[in-house]
Amino acid sequence: MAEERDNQQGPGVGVVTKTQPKTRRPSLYKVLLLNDDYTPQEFVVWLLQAVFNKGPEDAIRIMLHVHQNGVGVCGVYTYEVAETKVAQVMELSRRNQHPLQCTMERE
Ligand code: TYC
Repeated sequence: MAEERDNQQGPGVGVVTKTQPKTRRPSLYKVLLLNDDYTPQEFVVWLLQAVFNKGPEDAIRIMLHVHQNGVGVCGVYTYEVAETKVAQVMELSRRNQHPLQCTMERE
């Protein structure tokens, strides 16, 4: 963080400014899938491929992780991308009448 002191107000008077770096890395958010007893495994595997661009093996691995541990990370994204993925999962689940839940959490 750069500090600059200007000295145009006479002796003993100064303004300290902190200059932000020009680019700031955006905060990242984990998209989490929650387990339930009713959503079919095949639907979760399909969804992980359709929404999160996972390959079939990764999709199966993530689904089984959620099935066994109750929760799992589907991906890490900037805020708006994560928000969109969560909305897509919730809408697809609703349309297919599955209780599948999805949330996001700052990393
Ligand atoms: N537990 C579900 C079943 O046995 C499968 C499942 C996995 C559901 C992951 C949700 O996020 C989930 N049919």
